Amino acid sequence: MTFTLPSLPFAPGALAAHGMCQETLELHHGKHHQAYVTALNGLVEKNDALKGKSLEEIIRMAHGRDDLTPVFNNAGQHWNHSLFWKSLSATGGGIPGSLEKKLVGDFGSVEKFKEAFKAAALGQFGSGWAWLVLGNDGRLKITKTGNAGTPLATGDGKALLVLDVWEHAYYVDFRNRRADFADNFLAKLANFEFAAAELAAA
Ligand code: MN3
Repeated sequence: MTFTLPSLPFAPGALAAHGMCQETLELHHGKHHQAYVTALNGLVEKNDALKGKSLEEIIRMAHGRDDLTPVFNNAGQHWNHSLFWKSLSATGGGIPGSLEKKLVGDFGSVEKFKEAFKAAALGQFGSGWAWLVLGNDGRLKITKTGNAGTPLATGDGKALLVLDVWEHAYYVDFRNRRADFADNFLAKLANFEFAAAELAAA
């Protein structure tokens, strides 16, 4: 199987008025994400055990294997970024009633959810990801992973929403201010409609 870069679900300039400029998206999607896909295809091409496997199968297979670290890193980054684009919207920030009810039930309030999510985004030392996950116990939770880490690899529930906190995700728009990037995501960019639909489908 040859993997391909998914199209952005919006025009590259669509989020410019909401804190993510076209230059950020062109670099992040067209250069960074494309590079992970290209590298993954090259690694699969050289490894018969990986040929014909789905992206999810490759991630689970490579997780924790020292000999497959580059495979895990590039496959995880491809999967994580593919979810990240879906986690963004030009009309983001609004939380549908069904998801709001679940957030209040599991975190106490929407504000407490946002505080926990922001804390995960800031608490991830170095590069990584902050996640809203539907846990295997049926409760929503916030997690963070380093580098290419992903809840998919550990079977740690279903990822509903993700924020990329690698510096390449925010340096053009927010320089070193990751806190402002996280606040802006939650207020203006987070596609809670998508998260609610994923929750409903779980
Ligand atoms: Mn990234």
